[in-house]
Amino acid sequence: MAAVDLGAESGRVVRAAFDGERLALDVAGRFPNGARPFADGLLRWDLDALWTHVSDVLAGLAASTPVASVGVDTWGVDYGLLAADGSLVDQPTCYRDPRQVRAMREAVERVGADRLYGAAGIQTMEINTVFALMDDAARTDRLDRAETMLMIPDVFHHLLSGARVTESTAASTSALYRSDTGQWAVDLAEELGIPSRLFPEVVPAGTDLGAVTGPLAERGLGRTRVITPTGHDTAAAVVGTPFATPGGVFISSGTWSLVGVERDQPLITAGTAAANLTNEGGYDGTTRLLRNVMGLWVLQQCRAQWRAEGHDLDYAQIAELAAAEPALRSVVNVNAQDFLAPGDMPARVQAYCARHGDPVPQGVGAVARCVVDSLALAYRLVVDDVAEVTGRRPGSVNVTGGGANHRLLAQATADATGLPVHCGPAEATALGNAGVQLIALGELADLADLRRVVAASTELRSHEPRASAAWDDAAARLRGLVEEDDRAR
Ligand code: LRH
Repeated sequence: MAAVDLGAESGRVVRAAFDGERLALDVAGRFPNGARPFADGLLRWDLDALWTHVSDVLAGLAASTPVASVGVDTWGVDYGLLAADGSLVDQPTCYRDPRQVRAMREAVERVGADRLYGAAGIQTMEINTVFALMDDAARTDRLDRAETMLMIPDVFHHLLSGARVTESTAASTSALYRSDTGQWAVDLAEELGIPSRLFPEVVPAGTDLGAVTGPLAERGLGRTRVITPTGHDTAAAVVGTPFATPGGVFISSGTWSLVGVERDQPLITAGTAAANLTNEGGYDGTTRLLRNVMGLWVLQQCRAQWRAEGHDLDYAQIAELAAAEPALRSVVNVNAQDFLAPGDMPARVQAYCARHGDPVPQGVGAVARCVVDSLALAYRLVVDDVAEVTGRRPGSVNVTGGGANHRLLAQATADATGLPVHCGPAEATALGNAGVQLIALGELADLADLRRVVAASTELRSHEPRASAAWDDAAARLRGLVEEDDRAR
């Protein structure tokens, strides 16, 4: 199988081979990704370039090995607009464009925060699809030119197979679709000026969308099936998480850190709304009750800034400098609006500390330490909030994704949450993607079966918590900062 996994920073095509017990992965090709301002000033993705990379790597892979099926997962919330002839109206916009901050304010004023949250139980965040579509409708003619809106993974499945459907976990990131009832929030959309005629048919993960068609069929993939995995990368990552304890916390750690628990059904209450916890659709009717934490994005942007200033450091070097600094000197709310858009992140971290009366970190190590500690504390708040709203304290944390390799962050997470932290697999998303294809192909029975295979294919690294009152005090301090920032939003 080919698992195509596209993240905000990079994309790759992974070859996945199953021997009946283990899933072996091997990266067939990797390429950069990133949003940039286009001529009209909007932050957009270069989807044409991504498609060229994906097609070339798939064709190269097919030249050396038969590919039974292919599936694509990507970051959530963004979408492509398809014209009647099936072409893209334009390159998809990126959720980090500041237009969405304005649109969110307008939407809250128009219909109220409760209505927005109640539609699908999705955390009210600037990045949500609903705010981008609202701005499209109010300020552009993009929607007039479109017949259908597809989420980004669906756009790739469309390019591969011609299908014009959206997969349920991908649709669920729109904040306009409830995967448990299968309903689009048509009334809310219309009230916000978003034409609901754009909403496509929804299919479950594991649906066979047909054989590869078009030029790729001539490049060795004519017999390859297109099987939609959980198109949302976070859903795929959690499918590929070998939970150490039932009901344990997952952290899918990449550009974002998605922190929460898997449940049988959504939990949409005044408590979850107040805690701004999201209910994203998962595989086979599951729900992820989670919060988006700003994640490694802050460090990625710091690194880009330091490089621009002449310090070309890799993540391991940055982590080493951070580890040499004392813990918990200063704390920021990584989820503050300050850190959402690309830019000079070290300066923003320093400005945030100065504004809130914390010692201002100086130099690479101190800034990075502040970010790492702050991320771990943000995870702690989610664990506390989830325990509160569900009435159940989780017993462990499983970290997957690239961030699973960050030892300093893993230990800080154990210390901050007071829970054992198990790291791995870093490739959970590709495993989840390929695993859903395997279930669809009849090679695996179900999610539990798949997680057994993932566990058998992975070596975990564990970190035990070191109890400390300093982390409790810092968590309380962060709680205060979050409340302050939320009032200002
Ligand atoms: C992580 C992710 C996350 C979304 C964000 C836009 O890659 O999919 O779950 O909220 O990107």
